[in-house]
Amino acid sequence: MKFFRRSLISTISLFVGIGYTFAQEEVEIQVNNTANLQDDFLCWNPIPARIRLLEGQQESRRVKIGFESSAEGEVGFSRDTGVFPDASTIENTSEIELLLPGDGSWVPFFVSGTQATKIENVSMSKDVLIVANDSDSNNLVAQLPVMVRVRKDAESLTQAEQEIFLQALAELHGHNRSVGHGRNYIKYAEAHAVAFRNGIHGGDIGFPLFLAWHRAFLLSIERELQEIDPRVTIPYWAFDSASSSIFTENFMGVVGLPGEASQFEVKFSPTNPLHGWVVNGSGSLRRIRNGNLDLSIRDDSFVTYVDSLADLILEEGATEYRGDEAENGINSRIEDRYHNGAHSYVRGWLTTLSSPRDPMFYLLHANVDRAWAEWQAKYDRFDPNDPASYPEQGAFPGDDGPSSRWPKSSYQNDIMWP
Ligand SMILES: [Cu+2]
Repeated sequence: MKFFRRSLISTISLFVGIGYTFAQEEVEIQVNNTANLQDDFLCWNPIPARIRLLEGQQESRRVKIGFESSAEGEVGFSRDTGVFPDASTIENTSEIELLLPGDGSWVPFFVSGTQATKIENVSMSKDVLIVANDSDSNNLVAQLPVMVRVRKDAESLTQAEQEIFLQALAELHGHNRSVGHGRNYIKYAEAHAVAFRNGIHGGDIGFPLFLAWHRAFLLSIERELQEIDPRVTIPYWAFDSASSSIFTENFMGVVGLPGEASQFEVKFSPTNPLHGWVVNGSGSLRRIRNGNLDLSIRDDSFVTYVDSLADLILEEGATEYRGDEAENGINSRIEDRYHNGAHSYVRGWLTTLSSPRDPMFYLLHANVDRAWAEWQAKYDRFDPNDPASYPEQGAFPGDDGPSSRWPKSSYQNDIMWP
């Protein structure tokens, strides 16, 4: 871990988590090439970043970019050589030195997470600070808070990790608030229902948004959960292997087998923060279990077949987001041959247009997102400007445009609902 020399006041600010915007007005750093702080979250993939001298400085300066960390999260830096870094070219050093031109033009680089924050040490959101120090004076000239989190396998969460997640979810839901039983929460379900009409499914006929929309949606929910508790990430339900601890009364709830009295109504233990989960005046949370939860849903003859993730990714033809034939692209494969079967397995609220009413939605889709990430890692599909990473480059061409095959918000530079 690298600790840089810094002033007392900025050290205080790191640990009490207040204002990062004082004093260092000389240099600006942006992650994701926007001033928006809402996109400054890191995982292992390289994210474009840039740095520049602010106005009024005519002389170029050399700066060292590094990081400080209060909970063991770490990041690595790579130079921008004109090509998007892949597994063999990424540098990921804990410090890089760059020359900033006196005219204030941006100098691009890449940043990636290299070690996740230790959640037992987390007391605040954005616990890693990217810092820039003047190479000559060693003075701090810029800083930008980011954070590095990883999502874990829901099946192997510790009890403490389960509780942190459930508590934050119940808080988001509003169950314990005066606003009433999930009245506030309905907006998440409605967002999916409305977006549904805008082409967030249908990868088999070429609609591109399935993976991308759900990733953005999960990230925005995850940010809200982290506002409630910065230790939270959404765990994933690895639904192509057996799950013995997820569908239990203490975690995500359980329904009986077909024929049993409790076969539709999800039961939670009275101490589970999800106990009594209803959404906007609905009845109890409903699922219909098709099979034996001790088995992998792939092995269970009752249910829709779910292909193995390894097969989907390795199979010939899945090197592009959308292949020549849509069903050969990874977007359609994951949707049709991986994700759909998981929804059908849980059924109940999870097979309605407002499927996020069932909180299993997040665990299911965290696994869908993991599948996409595995594929991205295998084929180096992190460059957003590469059509193999995402086929609809640029912005929506307009209703009459030659390639406006897909609804507005399907294109790289569009804004997605909501
Ligand atoms: Cu889904």
